[in-house]
Amino acid sequence: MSDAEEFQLPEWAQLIDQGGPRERYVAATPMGEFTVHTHGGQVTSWVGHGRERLWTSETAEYAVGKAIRGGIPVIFPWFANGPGGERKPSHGLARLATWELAGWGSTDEPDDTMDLQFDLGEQDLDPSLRNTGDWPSGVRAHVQVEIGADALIIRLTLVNYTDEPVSCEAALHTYLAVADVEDAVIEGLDGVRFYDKVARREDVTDQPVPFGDEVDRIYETKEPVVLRDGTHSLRVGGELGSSDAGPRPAQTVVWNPGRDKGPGIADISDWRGFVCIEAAAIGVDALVIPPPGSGGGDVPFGFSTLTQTLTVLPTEQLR
Ligand code: TA6
Repeated sequence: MSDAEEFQLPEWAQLIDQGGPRERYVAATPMGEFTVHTHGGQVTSWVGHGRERLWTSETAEYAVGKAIRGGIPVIFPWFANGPGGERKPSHGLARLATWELAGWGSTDEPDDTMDLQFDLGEQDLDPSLRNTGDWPSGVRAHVQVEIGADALIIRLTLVNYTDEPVSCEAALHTYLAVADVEDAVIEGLDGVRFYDKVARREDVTDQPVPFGDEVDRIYETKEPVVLRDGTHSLRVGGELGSSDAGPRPAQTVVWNPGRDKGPGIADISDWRGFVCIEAAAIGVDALVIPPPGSGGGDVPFGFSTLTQTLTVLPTEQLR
């Protein structure tokens, strides 16, 4: 449960269904609106330029031990079943945990941005998830969400208080709303090498992503991509950072279950209504969170970050 009474909520934010699995904050300003759940530390709605940009399933479950289907699930400390394929639950522990609200944008009057932060450590996990040895001890996770007039920026920061580097995987598993996935186009992937999880092989192509079929790909992207959905366009970029090295591009995962599998997934109300474009650090590109001192000085921790930036583009604007 969040510690809402420690915070004076800004006038533009509201706490709803406090204490239950649907507990969430809804924020509305002239610049945009968003909803974020303490369960999963998960953004489930962002209205930017008058349009809902995220997809959350009408049949999503809000319950202990379940991941909310939609919005921006935070994936940590492993992706899918982990590098060795044996870890459970799928996509790690963070999206199943209740995160603690750690702060809001400092003023009642958001000027050019509004933001909030959530925190999670091993001791905050539900007892069923704690003490399994699966959470990297001595690591804390923070999620910061920042919204401006044209953009949503979400950053996962992993802070290492131990004496050793800590390896882990992470992703921001963003469900983007589209009118019909079969009409959606992702630009910026031509010639980009990817691992095709459906065909189980590496590939590279200049063909459009074949939405309608099952698509599950991990791209080695260097640049942001652009999602074109009719007259609407969104630029989606992912970046990794750390206390001991400069920024580098994150991988981009593209997923939609398609017409054969989609209708059979109970908590997906409309498989045509979304495409996942995820910023990720998986497998050989997994994060190594540096130990304290790695960036020089006496700082008592090291850190790694995974950031995704969603930017609304005027349709005529080119990448
Ligand atoms: O990110 C793509 C993916 O790993 C797919 O393989 C697909 O299974 C999807 O995530 C959803 O996973 P979930 O555990 O949320 O059902």
